[in-house]
Amino acid sequence: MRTGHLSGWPPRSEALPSPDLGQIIRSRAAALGFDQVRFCDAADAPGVDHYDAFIEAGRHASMDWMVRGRSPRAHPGELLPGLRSAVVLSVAHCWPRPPDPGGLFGKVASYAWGRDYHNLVGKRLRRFCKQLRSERPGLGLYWGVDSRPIIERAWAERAGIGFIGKNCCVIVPGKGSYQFLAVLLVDQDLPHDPPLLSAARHCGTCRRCLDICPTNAFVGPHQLDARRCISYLSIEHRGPIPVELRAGMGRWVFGCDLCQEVCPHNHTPPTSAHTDLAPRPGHAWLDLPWVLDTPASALLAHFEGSPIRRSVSSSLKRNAAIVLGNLGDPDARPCLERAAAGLDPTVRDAAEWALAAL
Ligand code: B12
Ligand code: SF4
Ligand code: SF4
Repeated sequence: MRTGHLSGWPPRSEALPSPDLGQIIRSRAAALGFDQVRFCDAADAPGVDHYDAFIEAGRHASMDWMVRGRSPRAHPGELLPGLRSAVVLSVAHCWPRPPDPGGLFGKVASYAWGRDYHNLVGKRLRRFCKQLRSERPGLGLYWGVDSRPIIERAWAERAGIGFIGKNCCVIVPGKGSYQFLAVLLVDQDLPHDPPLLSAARHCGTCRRCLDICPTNAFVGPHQLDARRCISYLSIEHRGPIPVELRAGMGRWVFGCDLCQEVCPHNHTPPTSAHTDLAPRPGHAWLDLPWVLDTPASALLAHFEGSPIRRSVSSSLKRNAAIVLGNLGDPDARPCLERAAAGLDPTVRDAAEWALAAL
């Protein structure tokens, strides 16, 4: 029974937050260039029901690591014994898209125009942990950016970094969705920041993202089937892309931003402060005949330190051939014929399809 405001509230069982550590974390995060840093409770993991529904319906496509990594996502204490709080961080990556060169060029999703965020953010997080441990020896920490078994969008929503739009993306009010997320699990109590209002309040009756998707990848609001998403098909999927989805790829040669481009929350986002994430020359629009004709070793060298390196070279050439088929320009015929005579069966298949489409 509560005995009064002074003696009984807040409940002692929650343990008193450690404001000093919170302040240290906030100031270090800001100094390292994180745009937002917010704290939330980690007594249980958010988003697990949605995650389970996603996996059960097979929407993870060939990403079997999502099935294997279910347990730590649902029980993050497996990642960090004594887990108490999560620190959620964001890094804005919005830069104006360089002008369309026209001709035989394909479009790259904006997250991949600059330096690979896994390296950039990962390096900052490592430095962050080192600094925090030197301030607080013995502090238990576990960090993740993209590749660790943490449902980052759900943690970001819980900590109030943004809200999850119908396009599944975490949208920061006033700043848009072109944001990288990172999570740092901590074995100490921190003062929690509140989540924002519910997604429905921010999307309202809008459904532009759902309607624009050229491959109908949205099963419904907040629910995406990766098997149909151009981002998955062009980056993660190996082997031939299902024929019925190729036309929908349009000009997207690596990733897809359509469901973000149409979002009113992205109409005038502030330009990112991170110059490492600015478009590198020749990375926002790819010269497709060059991609097809260039040997893998040279492509790897060209995309050193870029997320695009992930698709080099079979998948990138496959995508380039499909986009050339979609562009329908007969000038693409010579490079497609060379690709159709090559050794890689996936690239050959895509080039033959494109030649037939011209
Ligand atoms: C696998 C993966 C993908 C897959 C699947 C995407 C997906 N929507 O699930 C593919 C390859 C398709 C993909 C694409 C992209 N990705 Co990705 N991806 C991931 C990864 C590694 C795991 C995501 C995951 O667990 N998906 C499973 C579903 C269930 O989770 P979720 O989308 O996070 O879902 C939450 C909401 O959608 C919501 N929800 C789900 N169903 C429902 C139903 C209802 C009714 C409600 C209310 C809510 C709700 O709850 C879920 C959990 O809370 C994360 C990094 C990470 N470790 O989390 C990056 C991540 C989500 N991706 C990211 C990015 C940038 C992209 C792309 C924009 C890249 C691009 N331009 O091509 C696209 C966006 C596509 C889209 N509209 O979602 C960023 C997103 C940043 C942001 N602001 O949201 C992340 C966080 C990486 C990072 N560290 O920055 N991605
Ligand atoms: S990223 Fe592109 S393909 Fe994937 S859901 Fe969004 S609009 Fe559809
Ligand atoms: S396009 Fe509309 S429905 Fe989709 S996320 Fe943005 S506001 Fe929400």
